[in-house]
Amino acid sequence: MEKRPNVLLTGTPGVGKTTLGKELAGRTGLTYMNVGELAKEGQLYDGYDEEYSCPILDEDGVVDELEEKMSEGGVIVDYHGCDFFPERWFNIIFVLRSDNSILYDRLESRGYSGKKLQDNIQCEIFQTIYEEAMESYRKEIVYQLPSNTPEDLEGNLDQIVQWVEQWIKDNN
Ligand code: DAT
Repeated sequence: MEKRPNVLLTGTPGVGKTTLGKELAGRTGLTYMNVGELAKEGQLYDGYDEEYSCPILDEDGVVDELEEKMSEGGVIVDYHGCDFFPERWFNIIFVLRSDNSILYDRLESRGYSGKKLQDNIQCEIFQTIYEEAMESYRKEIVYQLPSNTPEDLEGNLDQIVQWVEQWIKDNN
């Protein structure tokens, strides 16, 4: 069977992971996997965070659930965190980045307000997820991508599609 790479799309909520991931799956034939949705469907939660009014992800449960699929390859994983996935899963990591004002508007129109909105903007300002990625994976496979405009989206798609095609050629 043809070998295919696993790609991680990560970054602060609202930076455009889902938009990019679904389109990328359409163009490459890789499988799009939204970890937030997976957890919701399987109730893969481990308690409740009162401060943020949201369930706490059962990280081990998610890893167990995905292990078989990931070992086959060809998966695009979308999640706003990355330090609990096994390092061996991914061939490349993309951290999407958005300007604060753009991210603010996107999250506000998603219905975020108050502390939740502020915390997510701070997460982006402090490049929390980028640092998490750099600490969790080999730096050579971690890339930042601008994700502000439709032109950024197209550029990112072109680059990643090309990378995936090249990887498949090189590894088969
Ligand atoms: P995430 O999955 O990271 O939470 P999303 O894909 O749901 O983000 O995108 C959030 C919103 O921003 C959504 O309304 C689509 C829009 N968006 C995503 N990428 C964009 C881009 N490159 N340019 C303009 N808008 C974008």
